[in-house]
Amino acid sequence: MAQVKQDLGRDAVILHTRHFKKGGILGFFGKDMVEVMAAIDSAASGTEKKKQFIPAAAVVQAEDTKIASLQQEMSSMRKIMEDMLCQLPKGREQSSASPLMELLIKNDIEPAIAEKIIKGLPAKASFDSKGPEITRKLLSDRIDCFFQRIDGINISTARCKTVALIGPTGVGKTTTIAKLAANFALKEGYKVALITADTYRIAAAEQLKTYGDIIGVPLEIVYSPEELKAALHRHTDKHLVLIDTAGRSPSNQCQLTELQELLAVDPYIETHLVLSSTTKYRDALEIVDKFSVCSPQKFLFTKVDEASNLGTILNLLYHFPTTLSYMTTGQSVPDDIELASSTKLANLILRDYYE
Ligand SMILES: Nc1nc2c(ncn2[C@@H]2O[C@H](COP(=O)(O)OP(=O)(O)OP(=O)(O)O)[C@@H](O)[C@H]2O)c(=O)[nH]1
Ligand SMILES: [Mg+2]
Repeated sequence: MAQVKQDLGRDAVILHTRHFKKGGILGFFGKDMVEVMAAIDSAASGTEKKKQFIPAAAVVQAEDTKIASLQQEMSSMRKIMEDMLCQLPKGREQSSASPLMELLIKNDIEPAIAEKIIKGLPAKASFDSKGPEITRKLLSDRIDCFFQRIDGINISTARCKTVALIGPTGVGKTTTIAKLAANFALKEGYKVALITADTYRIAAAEQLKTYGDIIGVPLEIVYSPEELKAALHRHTDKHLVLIDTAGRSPSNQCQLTELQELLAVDPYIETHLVLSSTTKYRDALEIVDKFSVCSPQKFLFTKVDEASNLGTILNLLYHFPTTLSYMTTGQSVPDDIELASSTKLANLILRDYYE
């Protein structure tokens, strides 16, 4: 084409090409030639046809140049693609985070939170190849970042510690009080007293009295904030006074105000909001919101053993950076209670995976 244009000008167009051999014997050993029929296509000159004979080598050379430039382009494209592939994690490592992500999502942990947990794991924290122990440690270290603080009940010998458990109905407040009382009184040898303000439910006081009798600690029943104040005054010689309260519905503002007034009798009462791990996260949000009028200092999670997933705990901890006190893991008094820990949560998340 370059040669044709040189000859006929810019408007030249090739109409036809034909390969043939020139010279030689019986078609052998001849020189390869190309016949090119070209024309000038312009309004001014009309269509002027011209035949030109070019050695095939020249045409091949032009084709070769085109092929060479195509090859160059292809090789640079290949290089770009290879570079892109190199940037992707390879083989197992590529999918290493996926089982963990799946597990976190399965636990109803919000996807954005699950991603944050995974993001913080070392790049090569391959789920399977590291083995259960290292994976547990990595995961619990990540969950640690969610804990504002873990702090159980700290008893000082100088002053009586007063702790009240509040929360919705049936979450395990009374059972947890019994577990705490048994541990502090029997295992640690502290002087403990129990007070119950749950006079709404028939047999509620009886339930705690039974525990008190078994453990060997006194129980007082109070019907009003004044009675609570007086009862607290009577037990200033104790190391620990545990106050049980009636289960309250988060949607009953009157009950919550009443509870708030009860706890307001003593600014030293440390209030733990008791939440069941089996509560749906959406409901737990409502509970935390409504019980906030009582200004709980700590969260206490019960029924961790029954929870099919840990989404409620982790989502809450992420959105409400509150001190966590205890977790309860069953109905047995006094054994099924322990100080909250990220290791415990990591183990629970991984329980199905390593079974
Ligand atoms: N599986 C399991 N059950 C628990 C746990 N803690 C308490 N329970 C059970 O939950 C039920 C209710 O416990 P309670 O201690 O009476 O709950 P509560 O919050 O005091 O209830 P109200 O006083 O009615 O508001 C009982 O059957 C307990 O045995 C736990 O950690 N795991
Ligand atoms: Mg109770």
